[in-house]
Amino acid sequence: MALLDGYRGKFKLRQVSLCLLVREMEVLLALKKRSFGVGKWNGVGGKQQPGESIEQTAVRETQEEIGVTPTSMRRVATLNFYFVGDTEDRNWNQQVVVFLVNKWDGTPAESEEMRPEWFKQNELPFQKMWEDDAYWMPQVLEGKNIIGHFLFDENQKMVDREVEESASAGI
Ligand code: 6OG
Repeated sequence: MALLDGYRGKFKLRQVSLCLLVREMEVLLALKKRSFGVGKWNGVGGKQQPGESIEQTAVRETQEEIGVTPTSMRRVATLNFYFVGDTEDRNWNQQVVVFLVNKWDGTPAESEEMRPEWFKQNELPFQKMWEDDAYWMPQVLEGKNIIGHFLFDENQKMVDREVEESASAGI
């Protein structure tokens, strides 16, 4: 039995956005300077607020974290993350909704939370990213839609995964 069987579908996951800005052969990642995921390169995003659609969350978080406003974006992945040993106080379980952004207003700028930088799409810094990224980010940059489930242990190490391509990026 897969480890994930004890987790998949058994928790209500809060939704979180993740935006990847893309331009010719490059993708914008940002170094997380504080809190969850500190020291890792990732897309930009954060927690949904009450009354917001996940698209609105994605736009607001991108404005707050790197100072740009997405004007054209597409949902490309739904990633369900489960953490062994989560409790009410330490609840990292979450559903990350990923968007590719190909048009935006403004120029990416550093904030208190993130330092953005352009990377070649075929030279991503996987050693300094969340472990799951290697299993879905190259695929979405190639234009695929992905639905994934990932289980992490208490040390934030990935212990199980299921990744499938999908006709749509929905749940
Ligand atoms: P705040 O908690 O700072 O938002 N996120 C993940 N991204 C990747 N690539 N892998 C993971 O594996 C992730 N877990 C969370 C979602 C956290 C930001 O980090 C993303 C959000 O954009 C576990 O509000």
